[in-house]
Amino acid sequence: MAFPVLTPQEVAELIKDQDTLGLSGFTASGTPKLVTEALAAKAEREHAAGRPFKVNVYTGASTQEHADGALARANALDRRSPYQNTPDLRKRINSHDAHYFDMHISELAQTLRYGELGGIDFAIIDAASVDDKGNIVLGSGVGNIPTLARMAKKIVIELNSSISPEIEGFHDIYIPLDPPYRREIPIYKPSDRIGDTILRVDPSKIIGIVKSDVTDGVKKFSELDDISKRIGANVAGFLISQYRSGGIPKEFLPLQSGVGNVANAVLFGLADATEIPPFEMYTEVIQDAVIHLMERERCKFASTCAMTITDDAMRHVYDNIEFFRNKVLLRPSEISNNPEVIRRLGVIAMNTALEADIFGNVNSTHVLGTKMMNGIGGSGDFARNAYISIFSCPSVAKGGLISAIVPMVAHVDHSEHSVDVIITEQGVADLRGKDPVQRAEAIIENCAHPDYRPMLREYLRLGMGQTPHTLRAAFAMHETFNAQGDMHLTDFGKYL
Ligand code: 0RQ
Repeated sequence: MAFPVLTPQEVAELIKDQDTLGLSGFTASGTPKLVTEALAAKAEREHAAGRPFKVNVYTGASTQEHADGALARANALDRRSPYQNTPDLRKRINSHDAHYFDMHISELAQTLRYGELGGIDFAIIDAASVDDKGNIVLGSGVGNIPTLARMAKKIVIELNSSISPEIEGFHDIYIPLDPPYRREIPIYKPSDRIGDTILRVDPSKIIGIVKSDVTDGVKKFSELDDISKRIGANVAGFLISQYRSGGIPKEFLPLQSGVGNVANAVLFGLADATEIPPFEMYTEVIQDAVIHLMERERCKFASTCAMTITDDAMRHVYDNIEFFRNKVLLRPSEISNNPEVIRRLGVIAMNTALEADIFGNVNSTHVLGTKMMNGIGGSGDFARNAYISIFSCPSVAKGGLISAIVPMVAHVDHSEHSVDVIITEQGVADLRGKDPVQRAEAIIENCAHPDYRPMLREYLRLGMGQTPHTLRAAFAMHETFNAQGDMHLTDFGKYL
């Protein structure tokens, strides 16, 4: 092999304060693990010596404890985008130690290429293999690495023996032309392959290889609780009703599903919905549930950016690689989440809300309007462009002290114009063709927890105009929780 073998510490020594790193992968899948940990250790040493040391990091989406977690604990992250979900980075973001700007997943690569975010000093790539010509076989997630590697001044490969070489052929690497020369992305069905199985980089930029055997370590989901199961069943019931009424064509349409416990429950809900024919997915992540759906012949094909599956599920895929080979394509984020393709294919989008308001606006990111939870991820890419855009969540959080249905969301990620259907364990509110008051009635009666329905009805009666808000009372439920720890104590009577 022409490239020198380096230790993670040797690579970390080459990285300077304020350098910008581009990491391969999407979620924990295919993200580097060793250089980032060594970099975190270096940052701690530098800080102990009284010197500043932070790096800027661009990724596909959330990473994992070895990257975001370690760097955040060492307070070594300056700029960071897009999606994240590690508790330590969340704390750094909310205390302003890390400067996180939350972009739509599909937009980061082109924004980088447009030059709006500066250059990339190092691309760090988790890979199954690399040859002397710079031909790289990636791991279980692609993310933004094609653009990051193209832009990077230097490239380091984490050559990971835990990735089966058999993964070669799963990837579909494609970088679109940029305006004014952009053409259509030629995907007309989820299984259309448009790119290369290999990531090709300039070999002269590869400064070395770090040997790794660390698995992605995707966390197991908590057992599905009763609430999640009911949400999953309600989503499946809604899709069946649409299918029966002809609202969804007889061939069915590709599905997208977000991340998290609720998204996982929704997919399990579809396992038993046998009235729906076997379907395809055009999505950004496939979780363990999709592997089961494929084995039960419920899911025929998935175009995705990552296989965000547990190590056990990944081993299972490797052990049965020929079964999965023609069922999965791993694409860059700007293709997996491409608005043009989503609209062309008629993707049915299923994403998760933290809270929704009675008029149909959705907050997916900010707890009580101020604290960043994770980020918008790809939910906006899909929601705005979907054939039907569904948001689901439990009707209450924190043991019932917070209602997820509120008069006005305290932060807007998805406006009423992008949200077609809201689903909780209580039921389904189909908002299409309804004016604001009709939407509010559907959401309150079908989705809000019964404890909160009377106060939400009272709020609706207070207001005037097409969207009858009462601005001085719009955040009363949030303020009551902040002051007294329980939204049940909200008194809209005092605003009469
Ligand atoms: O907090 O863990 O402290 O109890 O939020 O809530 O119900 O476990 O839901 O795991 O599905 O995550 C929106 C965060 C949901 C996720 C979100 C608290 C609740 C709990 C998690 P605890 P659950 P999930 C794909 C597409 C981003 C948008 C998206 C997400 C914690 O799905 O990040 O879909 N989505 N992107 O107690 C205060 C409320 C709350 C609340 C829940 N109203 N107020 N706290 N919680 N509702 C992403 C990618 O592109 C990769």
